[in-house]
Amino acid sequence: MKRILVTGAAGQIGTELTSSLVARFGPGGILATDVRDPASWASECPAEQLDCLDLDALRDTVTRFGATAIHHLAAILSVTAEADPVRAYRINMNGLVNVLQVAAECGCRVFVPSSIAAFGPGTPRDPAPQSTLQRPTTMYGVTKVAGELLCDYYHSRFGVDARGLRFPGLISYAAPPGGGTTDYAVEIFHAALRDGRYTCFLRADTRMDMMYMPDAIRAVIEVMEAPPDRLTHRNAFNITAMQFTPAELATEIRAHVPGFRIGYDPDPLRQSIADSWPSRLDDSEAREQWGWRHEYELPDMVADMFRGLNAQRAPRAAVSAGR
Ligand code: AKB
Repeated sequence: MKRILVTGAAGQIGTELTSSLVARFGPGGILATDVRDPASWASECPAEQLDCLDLDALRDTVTRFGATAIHHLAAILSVTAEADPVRAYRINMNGLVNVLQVAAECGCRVFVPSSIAAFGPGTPRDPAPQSTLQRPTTMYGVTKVAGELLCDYYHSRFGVDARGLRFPGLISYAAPPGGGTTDYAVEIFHAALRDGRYTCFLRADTRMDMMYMPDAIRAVIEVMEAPPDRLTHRNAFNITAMQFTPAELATEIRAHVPGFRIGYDPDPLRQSIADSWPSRLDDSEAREQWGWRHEYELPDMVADMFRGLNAQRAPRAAVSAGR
């Protein structure tokens, strides 16, 4: 029987992944953990406070729960990482090595998200191949490349079945993003409903790779269920869904919020991070090796975001999500 421990369960991916795992395997098979006190976040399964930097606490929790897999989502994202790079290094790297070490000792499988941030300005931009130059210029990116290598090392040296995905920017309405460069693509929806206008921290023509959260969650479940003999890569698979600029997203939003206005006030840090990443990932290896397919394109994603946000805002007057 599967018993999955999720770290970072109160975060942007963790919130929705935990709910999908509960729906699939039942609440008794999932333990949601986060560095934040569970009293401050909602969980559909047993939840505990856990700091992955505390190796003994991590080992005790994994052993007591009898985890067969750890989905390790606790991490600091790109913009927050640049505010305190040493803290980001400590959390992203020491947290991961602790998880891998406990997984090796306890015989657990591991899922770790990587990111488009594992690439840098020297990588081919459109598309970035599965195997190519990885010289990121952010601390977040450095920890993502090192994390991919660490997962491969624990697989070859200790037999840990550690798998990963390189996510593009993720968009969702269930939980707010926390300190990423792609966060504008979530903030813009909230601002459109609240104010009818948004000032974007990136230039109008900044084309970025993006994915709607339901596709990302399904990808995690599918890559973890893929038969190992079909995988030549484990860490980490490029996956992609859609590419758009802030101006193109604003046009799509106007179909739901007539009169929506967007302005641009590029922030030098976030613009330089965005410019250092590829604008599209080549996900053909994921498609061939484990049958990855995205479902949501830009118009479907925008319609579903408004449907979800309006449902959350009820009973206030809802903006029509239909077209
Ligand atoms: C970020 O913007 O930092 C993240 C990512 C692309 O990994 N959303």
